[in-house]
Amino acid sequence: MSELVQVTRRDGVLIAAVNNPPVNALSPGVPEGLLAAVREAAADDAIHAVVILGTGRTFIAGADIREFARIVSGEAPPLNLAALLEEIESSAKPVIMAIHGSALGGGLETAMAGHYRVAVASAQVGQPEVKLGLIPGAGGTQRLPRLAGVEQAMRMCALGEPVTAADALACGIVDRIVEGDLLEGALAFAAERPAVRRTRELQEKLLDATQSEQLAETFRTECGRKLRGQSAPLAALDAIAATARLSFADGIAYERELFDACLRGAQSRAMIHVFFGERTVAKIPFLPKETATLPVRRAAVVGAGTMGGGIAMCFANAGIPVLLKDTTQPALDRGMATIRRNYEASVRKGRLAAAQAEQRLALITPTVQYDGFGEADIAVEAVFEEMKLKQQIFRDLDRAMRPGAILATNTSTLDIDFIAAVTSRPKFVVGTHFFSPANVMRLLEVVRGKDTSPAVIATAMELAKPLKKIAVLSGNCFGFIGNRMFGPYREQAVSLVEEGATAQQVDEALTSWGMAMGPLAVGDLAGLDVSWRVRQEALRLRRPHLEPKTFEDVLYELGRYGQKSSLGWYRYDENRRATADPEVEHLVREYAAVQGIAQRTFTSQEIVERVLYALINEGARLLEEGIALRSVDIDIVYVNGYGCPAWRGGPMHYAGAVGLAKVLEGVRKFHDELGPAWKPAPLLEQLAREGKTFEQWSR
Ligand code: 3H9
Repeated sequence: MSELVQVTRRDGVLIAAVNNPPVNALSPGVPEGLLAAVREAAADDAIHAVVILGTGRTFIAGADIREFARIVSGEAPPLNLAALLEEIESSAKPVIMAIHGSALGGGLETAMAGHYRVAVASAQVGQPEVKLGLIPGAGGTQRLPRLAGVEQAMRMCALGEPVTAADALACGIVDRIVEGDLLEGALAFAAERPAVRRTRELQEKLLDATQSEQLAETFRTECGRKLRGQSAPLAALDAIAATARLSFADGIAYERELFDACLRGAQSRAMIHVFFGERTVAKIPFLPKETATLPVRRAAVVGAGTMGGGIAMCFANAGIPVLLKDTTQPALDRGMATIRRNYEASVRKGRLAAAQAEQRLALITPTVQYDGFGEADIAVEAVFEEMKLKQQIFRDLDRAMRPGAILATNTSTLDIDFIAAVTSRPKFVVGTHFFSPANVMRLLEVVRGKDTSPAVIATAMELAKPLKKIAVLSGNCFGFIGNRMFGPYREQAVSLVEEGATAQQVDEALTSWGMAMGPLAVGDLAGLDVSWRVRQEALRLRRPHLEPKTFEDVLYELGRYGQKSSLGWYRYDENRRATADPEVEHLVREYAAVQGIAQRTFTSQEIVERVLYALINEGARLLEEGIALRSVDIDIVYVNGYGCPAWRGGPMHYAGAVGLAKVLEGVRKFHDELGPAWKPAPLLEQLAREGKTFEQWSR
């Protein structure tokens, strides 16, 4: 018997407990252990039922995701979980699955191979494989529609969202919610001597081919909108729709075929990279695990604008009382009104109960004074992107805050050390760069200055958890990881328009590649006045190779600030819907003529290569300089803060998928054609020479 599955007996029931911390994944040995337990029960006349459950914090969180790469490379044999589960399901004695924590992916598939499922109210079940670019591969697409109906199965498998135990009960996945101790509840269920009921034999909830296809079509449309570019959700829908025409056995074979194709595809490689990446970024190699963090029980935010208000909401959402300061009462009132509107919108959309919204609002205390700041453990400054102003605020904060409290800045570009230098506590100064809207976007760039203490870095990284963010640590440089790379990316987008492409062509090339928005439309959203100011600061810092003037400055000078002024790269209606503006086209051709910029046409492929290779080349520099710790940190920044699709894995992973030799060839060509800004990063040259990817590199 495998140690991964521990067997005990009680009241004629064989209890098999999966013991594979931290999440009881179905690593080699676990499914075999479960099957052995069921066989042992079959051979023992004293046993009348089997209960399967998980030890520790959860039931089974799915297949062992780490195994997938080994399977694809041939290092590990293919999983044959489906066959194993079929044998468990064939048991002549009832098998009851007892669920707490999560039953996800292969975990839910295991649960559905049992004859009954009981769960505690806090449990969740789901088929999240699409989030890894996969579909259920152990019968999920065939058993779930038989238990929960075709529509529910399509929703869960194509969109990947888990459901609560209550919802699982309502749709038939779970048979009973257990109050109190789960094992006792499962044993009580077994004592009722339920008859064996095999999921694979259920037929009542299956639909005919026309109905199944109609539902699949509805979900294909929804996936096209919400999961644009992803192939796994469509494969999951095909597999479920096939229940209308295939026997269970043939359905399993069809599912297997689709699962294998997904597993060997680039999208699952990219999404699995992101899954582990989102966990890797929390691990800071130079911070010992035992680094003590500082408690954050009270917070303060300076600046009640869009960013400050959003950051205050993040603290309130985490249950942390927060002071929100602005200089004038009207500014503060405007900020609080926006926060209230945001909460009201969440209530209207059913995401938050009205009482919860009021509780959260009550945690935000508006103020025009620094009174009360002495009790806060952290203050986040979120004012205008101007060094002098920020320094002034840090002097004030240094006076108002108790020794040992953290002073954080939400700057998106400025030098943390310059800001820290005006305080008496540079060790306690750190960058916390939130992304707009701060209460929605998952990314938090934590920026360490030269003096920031390990405890303060650890605290800022840890703070991401209650604030429900993914924190990525960056070194201190102009723009940190995200905006430093975004500079060359947007510069190339602007240059392409100057050289003859249209704004829509550039944006469409990038959105077709998968970006949530095109680079020029992003400029309009953020405000061309904002990017103008950032560029002026960069010019002042004499960043090498920066064009002294671009066509975007012309738009700024004309007061075309983007969405906020209804005119930018595009023209916007009252609903902020963009249309192409012939005036921009006219202006840019005029600009190009005056500047003597040669005109030509571009293919989408050329556009994508120009902007993405600029991004990747700059990313390689950030790695060399130690600004980003690992290439995956860059990928997670771009997936969570800049609209890069997870199924591309982020820019650095994508570079590996293209091949660094090919990327380098492109960079060299642009260097020859377009000049010194395109000088290949030495790390890119080195890795291309060695035939490696960025992921295979470490400092
Ligand atoms: C699948 O099942 C395919 C099937 O159809 C079968 C096909 C044949 N494997 O997230 P946490 C690690 S596909 C390996 O921080 P939480 C994770 O990396 C799978 N490792 O905890 C981390 O490691 P580390 C479908 C896994 O409490 C540690 O466990 N299932 C797996 O915040 C703790 O994780 C899923 O997609 C795994 N399956 O959240 C579920 N899961 O400490 C994926 C986690 O070294 N998992 N790890 O960084 C989750 O969604 C969350 O982990 C969970 C717990 C909600 C379970």
